[in-house]
Amino acid sequence: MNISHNLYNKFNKYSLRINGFFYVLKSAQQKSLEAVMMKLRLNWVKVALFSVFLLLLISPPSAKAQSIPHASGIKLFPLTRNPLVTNPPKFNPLIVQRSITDTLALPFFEDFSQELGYPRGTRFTDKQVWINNNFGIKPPSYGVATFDHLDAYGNPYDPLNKMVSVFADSLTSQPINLQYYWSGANTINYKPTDSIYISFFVQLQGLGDIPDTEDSLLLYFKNRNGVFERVWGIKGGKQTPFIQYFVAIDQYDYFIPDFQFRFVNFTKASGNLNHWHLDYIRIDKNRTVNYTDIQDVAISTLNLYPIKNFSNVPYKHYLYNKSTLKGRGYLLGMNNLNANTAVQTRIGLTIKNQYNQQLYNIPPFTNVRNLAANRDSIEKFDGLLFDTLSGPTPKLSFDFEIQPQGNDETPTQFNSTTNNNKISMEHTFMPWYSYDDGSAEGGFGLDYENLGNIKGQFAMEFDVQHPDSLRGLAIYFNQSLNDVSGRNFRLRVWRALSPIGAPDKQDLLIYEFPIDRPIYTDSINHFSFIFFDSVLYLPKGKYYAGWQQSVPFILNVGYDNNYRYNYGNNPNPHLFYNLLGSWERSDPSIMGTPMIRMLFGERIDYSFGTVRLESLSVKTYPNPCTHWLAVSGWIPEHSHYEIRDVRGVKMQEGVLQDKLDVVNLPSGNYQLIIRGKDGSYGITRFIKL
Ligand SMILES: [Ca+2]
Ligand SMILES: [Ca+2]
Ligand SMILES: [Ca+2]
Repeated sequence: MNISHNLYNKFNKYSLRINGFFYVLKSAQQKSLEAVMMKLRLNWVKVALFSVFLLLLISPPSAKAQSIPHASGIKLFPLTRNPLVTNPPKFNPLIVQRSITDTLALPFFEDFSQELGYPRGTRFTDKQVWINNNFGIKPPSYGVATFDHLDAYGNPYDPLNKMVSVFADSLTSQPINLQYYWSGANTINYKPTDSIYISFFVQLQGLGDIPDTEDSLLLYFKNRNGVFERVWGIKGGKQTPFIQYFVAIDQYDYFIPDFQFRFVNFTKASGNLNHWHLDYIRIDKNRTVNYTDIQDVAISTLNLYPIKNFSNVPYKHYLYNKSTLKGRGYLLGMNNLNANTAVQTRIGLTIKNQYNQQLYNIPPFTNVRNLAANRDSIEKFDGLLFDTLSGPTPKLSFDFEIQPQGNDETPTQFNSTTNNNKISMEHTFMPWYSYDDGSAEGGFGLDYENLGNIKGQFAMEFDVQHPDSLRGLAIYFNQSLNDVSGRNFRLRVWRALSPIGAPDKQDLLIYEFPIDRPIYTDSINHFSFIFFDSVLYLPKGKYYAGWQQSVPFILNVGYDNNYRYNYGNNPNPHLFYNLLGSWERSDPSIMGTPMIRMLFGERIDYSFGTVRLESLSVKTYPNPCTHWLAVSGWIPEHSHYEIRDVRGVKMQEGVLQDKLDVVNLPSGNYQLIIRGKDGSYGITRFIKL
């Protein structure tokens, strides 16, 4: 079975229109942008003077802005929630605990290569870990199960009590018959000498957060009294590769018809994620206690670069400059898990369009490689030109298949539903410019409190290849550990930035609009689509999108840390920040990309179906409140409401009433978020005494 998931998530369901200040053009008059910009010299002199003054204070007189340590500028930090799980695309999040379905028999095998989201129900009874292909580094096979500090809804467990360690995520198997097995028509009881082992690979941190040393990952076996006994555990610590562990199942207590195993992470409720990644679980009899008993070659990673320099551009732009934008290629990571045996492996690729017509095919038998034992390797496929696709948002699907010519027990021996030899991935040309792959592995912001109460700016450069109408920006806002709600920042688009290191008085700002708080969309992909009041017609050329904040705080923007810029381990060269009146390039150690996109094309390209463009105006009374909260405003009937605390944790939700009972909320600051069935969206804040 192939899986198919979109590299670029679909539009989110909700969007919010921001009332902007349009500095340059009226939509009706699409004049020459350059001419108008000449009139638009903003007053940067004050900022520049202030910067010089500050530099004199904090640095030797000869030093320029470069003397500010880069590390104090851009800050990266782990995610504090998992948006994928908060609203997973293909599962009902309300069904958290599954029932026991069917009893499994040995061999047991799961390598998470064929799903995304929650663990497969036919193998597991719970839904607290999440399956992904972006957090593990060099996994044994494609896809890993990630343990963090978030429940099945993607919210932290008991975040209010930071001192107490708790059991966080668990992964519990469906019952496995370890009492007997069939041999022909006979049943034979398992016994301790059958050499039954469970083996699995674990990685600490990966591209996520370091598990604290007081954290642990634990393994439990269910005994004949129905009690889960702890049989194995490791402590948290620094990042590791995937390491394989073996645990014997050799007690009569476990030879029961409904044996289960359970992995649990035990963690302090700090709000950090403390990531553990688990992969490649196997249980079988007659095993030896080392890694030499695995015979498998698996696809382990996949990165598509169908477009050069970007993860996406509008297809019209691609066609216009196809020789420049033709992608570098596709990187297929393969892992030969055989300890001592090289395996000759055929490697194929088929590319289809959205009508399932084949555009390109490398039959596996034409492309053969010898994969060395016990190591991973990358197969590079050359980039192709896709200039015959139809429609404004054409879709490509890439089907990769490996055919090891021996020593490959998947799919045949270990249940053909888990076939790590075939992986599919799609790319849809969307009407935006982006550098990210749609999934955040961390947070990104400016960190400069040490510089005092000054403004900070961040900008990403986009080399726009074709004249087009800029409709807005899409930004991925993470929820922050620190509450950044109510902090002022302005989204900005520039035509030009001043030269690096020089006073920033040559900046050409062409659009700016304030946002008085981050918009936490609960959509599947978590992007907030922010459309401008008016169309901004841009000639081709370089533009910069980002923000200005008036005081130091960390605006927690999504940070894509697994998809690399331009086909390799290259830092994105298009990231800039400005703290002291001159622009700096981001440090080359910043290997990922903040998740900001420029939205082009026709407004109709962003047909969100049911979404209204107007945001709801919501008023509450009294504020502060004690027992109840009255809600008024233009709000559609049967709207849904959520109350979230300052950390963004959902405290209460339901169908909106005129009066909400809030007597059970702890004292504090809250957000009330209202969503109409028509997609309209409103947000307000209140205080509970
Ligand atoms: Ca895997
Ligand atoms: Ca395989
Ligand atoms: Ca990512």
